[in-house]
Amino acid sequence: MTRVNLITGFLGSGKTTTLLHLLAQKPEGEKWAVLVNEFGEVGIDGALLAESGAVLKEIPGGCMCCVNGLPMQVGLNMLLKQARPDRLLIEPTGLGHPKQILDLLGAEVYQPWLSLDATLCLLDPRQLNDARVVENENFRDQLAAADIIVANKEDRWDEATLAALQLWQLQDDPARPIIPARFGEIAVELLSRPRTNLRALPRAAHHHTAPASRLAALAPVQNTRWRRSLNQGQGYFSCGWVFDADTVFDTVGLLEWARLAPVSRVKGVMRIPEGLLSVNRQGEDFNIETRQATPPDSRIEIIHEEEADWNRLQASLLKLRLTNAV
Ligand SMILES: Nc1nc2c(ncn2[C@@H]2O[C@H](COP(=O)(O)OP(=O)(O)OP(=O)(O)O)[C@@H](O)[C@H]2O)c(=O)[nH]1
Ligand SMILES: [Mg+2]
Repeated sequence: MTRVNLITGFLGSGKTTTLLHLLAQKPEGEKWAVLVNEFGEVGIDGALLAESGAVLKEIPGGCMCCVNGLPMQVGLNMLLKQARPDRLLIEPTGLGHPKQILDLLGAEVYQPWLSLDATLCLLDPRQLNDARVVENENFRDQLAAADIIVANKEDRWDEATLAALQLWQLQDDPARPIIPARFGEIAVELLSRPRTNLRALPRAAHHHTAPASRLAALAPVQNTRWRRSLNQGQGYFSCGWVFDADTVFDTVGLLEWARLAPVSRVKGVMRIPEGLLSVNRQGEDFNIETRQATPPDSRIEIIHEEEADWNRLQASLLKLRLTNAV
């Protein structure tokens, strides 16, 4: 039996950061797998998780639970069959529908293979003061479906944040555990807690753009050295670029580009002269890491609440290529 945890949370709340922390605490001798689903067409979280030692399966480009859960079933079946992990951690997109995913995991066909443990929901409590986020049905459903709420980014809270969190807990269920955390640093033992939340969740009424219409919305721009892909759905827009392995970027320019792009979310794993640079920005939370490694390609993605000026951002990104750039 593979024990499964769903790790939910809104866009940029800290799901992948938490996964990395949990994977670092994996008990020796156990085999763990990760199924990660991203909103953008260009998957970045897989590259961020690549060194974690877990068996990884990525489903980029929309919501894995849509299209009758087919992408999720394919990914899940593949992982269970090939890897036979002791534990499977699932990170859906920040715009994912927990109800559909939990239904699928509870389906009869998976009963001999899976046992569902606690569902964790990452919450950046500052978002409780953001009307646009609070109105989002996926944000609310993710919180409602969780067994444990991880109130993350404690280093960023001010009094208004704490007050919003306390009020929300009072109105919700004061008995449900809320665990404060910084950079997703939570105890791995939480994963073994049972699933106890039996609230009936509404089935999300609307879905991400179906593949056919998403394809119509796709405006791939490409040449031999790079390509770009767009996605949209649930009131969000994304644009991502993938560059070949030989394209190298100017480090300082890239950091400035990622820091200043007028969008809410930027994440990428890119090749620089010093090796590999990962950039991960949610609003003003900006995390960068460098490593002496050559990534298989360079990939970067932007997510925003409105259609941004992708061409302008693209033009300034292309200018940051160093040697041999086409
Ligand atoms: N200041 C601060 N930043 C954090 C904390 N946890 C995560 N971050 C940053 O928040 C940003 C988003 O973190 P991720 O772990 O990628 O969030 P996510 O929920 O996986 O994002 P999506 O998969 O895109 O929805 C990154 O820049 C992280 O470094 C925290 O506790 N404090
Ligand atoms: Mg993530």
